[in-house]
Amino acid sequence: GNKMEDDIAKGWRMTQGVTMAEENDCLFCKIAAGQIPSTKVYEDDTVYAFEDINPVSEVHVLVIPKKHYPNAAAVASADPQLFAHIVETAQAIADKRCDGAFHLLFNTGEAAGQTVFHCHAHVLGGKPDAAKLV
Ligand code: D5M
Repeated sequence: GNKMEDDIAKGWRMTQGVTMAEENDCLFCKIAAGQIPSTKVYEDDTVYAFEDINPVSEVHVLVIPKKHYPNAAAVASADPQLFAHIVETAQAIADKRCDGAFHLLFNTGEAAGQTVFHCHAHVLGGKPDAAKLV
């Protein structure tokens, strides 16, 4: 269709938090479902947390909603309670691992470095890995 129809469809899918292609073939959906291995840090009914495969600091954990949303804003608008729960989970992990002090980062959009289009909070704490920052 035309661009406006595409934008409306895209906006609708964002409020639903899912596209067919993403639901069927999303890396982090599969990790949350245990279909692809990960090092689990925390799990409950709605969120899953695991070690980032390419850590940039002593603590580098990803917290994801189990339900597929493409980015943080899509979660926040569709389910504010779920978004709050992601933030609280990040805090609880930082309380255990790095004295409660952490950076919470949501890369949003390809140009900002987002590579996996399933919302994930980077929980970054402790000393940065200097080799990864150059
Ligand atoms: O962050 C995507 C992040 O996801 C990046 O820091 C690597 C991490 N990643 C990618 N694949 C895996 C697997 N299989 N396990 C654990 N971590 C993974 P972004 O914000 O999209 O750049």
